[in-house]
Amino acid sequence: MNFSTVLQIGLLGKANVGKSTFFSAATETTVASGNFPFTTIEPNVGVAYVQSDCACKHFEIKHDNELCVNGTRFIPVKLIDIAGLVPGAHEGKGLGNQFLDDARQAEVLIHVVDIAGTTDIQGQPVPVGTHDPLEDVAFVQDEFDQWFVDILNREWDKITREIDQKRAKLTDGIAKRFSGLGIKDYQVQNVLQKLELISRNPKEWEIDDIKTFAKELRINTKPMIIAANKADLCNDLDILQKITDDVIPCSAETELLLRKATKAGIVNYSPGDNSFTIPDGKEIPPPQQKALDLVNDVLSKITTTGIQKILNKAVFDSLNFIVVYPVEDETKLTNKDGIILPDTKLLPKDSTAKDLAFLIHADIAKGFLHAIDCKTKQRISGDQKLKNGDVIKIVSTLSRG
Ligand SMILES: Nc1nc2c(ncn2[C@@H]2O[C@H](COP(=O)(O)OP(=O)(O)O)[C@@H](O)[C@H]2O)c(=O)[nH]1
Ligand SMILES: [Mg+2]
Repeated sequence: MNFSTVLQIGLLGKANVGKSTFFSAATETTVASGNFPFTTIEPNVGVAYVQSDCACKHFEIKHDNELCVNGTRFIPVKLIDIAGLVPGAHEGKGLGNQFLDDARQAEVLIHVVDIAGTTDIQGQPVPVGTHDPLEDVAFVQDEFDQWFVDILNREWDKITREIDQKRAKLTDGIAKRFSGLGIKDYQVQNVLQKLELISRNPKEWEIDDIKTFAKELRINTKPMIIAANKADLCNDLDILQKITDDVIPCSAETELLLRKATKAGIVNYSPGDNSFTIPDGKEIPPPQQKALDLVNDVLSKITTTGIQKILNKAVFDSLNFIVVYPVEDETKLTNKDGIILPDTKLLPKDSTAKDLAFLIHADIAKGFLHAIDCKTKQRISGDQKLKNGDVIKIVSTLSRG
């Protein structure tokens, strides 16, 4: 697997909202995390899994893959616990630059909020319900928007000059300045078109045009979903209705407890489940039973702990990605070692067979001849769009180098 192609999700939020607890819960798994070198280098980077129906269901085949649990496929993603977001981070406050560096790499962001209002804006503890979480939602968005505005303001004179001297087009001029954030030309172009700014000379842009453009670009390129954490402590979950962005209530602490208990063999639980069971004949000592009773209270309040739902939604709704299964043998659905449905790739919706080839290996894409849709056994061309759940064999003159 090519590690640089693993999808990256960033966790952010002010101090003490539960980012690290969310991170620990999501990366504490009973399935092997495979050989992902980044997990051993940086403590705030780990492997989490999103879930989708495994393609084995379509083919009604049995396979022995640790990442397929009763037909649910676990797909690895890279999770980054991004510390240091404080008001003024874009000006270098807190861990400003470190923060931006981590945030830059993420393709989708999970904003962890203390929905119970037990922490003030600095992250200091306060009595339940005394801090308004809506304030945190706004400050984080403003911080990001301001980061984008600052880049534009800093570069605006240069962008204007390049266009005056006909050395660059507006889209290229702006896209170049945002390439470090993983933002693509077409994304800049789409936003310019949407706001009808595409043919306006940058000299004529007002301050408000820059702000509007920055915000729209941010929303389109760094989608954000809100994890309303500490929902277990929250007295009034109706507050969720006041949040206009995508929001899901969660309890990171409960998920962490469940995953640890699963690992220790105390409960049977799979991430995303709305209940757990106790293995037959297992004696649970009173203190542990008390903790499990509390877990049941949380589950009856918010159905699931929310952690898995948030990860899934970030990838499949906010980012709109699809899952594709590359194979080398279109009949047996195996790789060269004979493993059935060995691998998954996450791709943006509307990705083509050629895009998949690139994601597997540049050489395979270079020698691309055609692909085979293993469900229909049809040959497909390089520019054909792939669908969620497709199983694809790439036929190439070159093998991976
Ligand atoms: N009640 C409750 N407490 C939580 C939850 N998640 C985290 N916490 C607690 O909140 C505090 C801060 O958590 P931490 O993960 O260190 O926050 P971070 O600063 O955002 O990384 C710790 O005492 C956690 O145990 C939750 O879902 N419910
Ligand atoms: Mg932390």
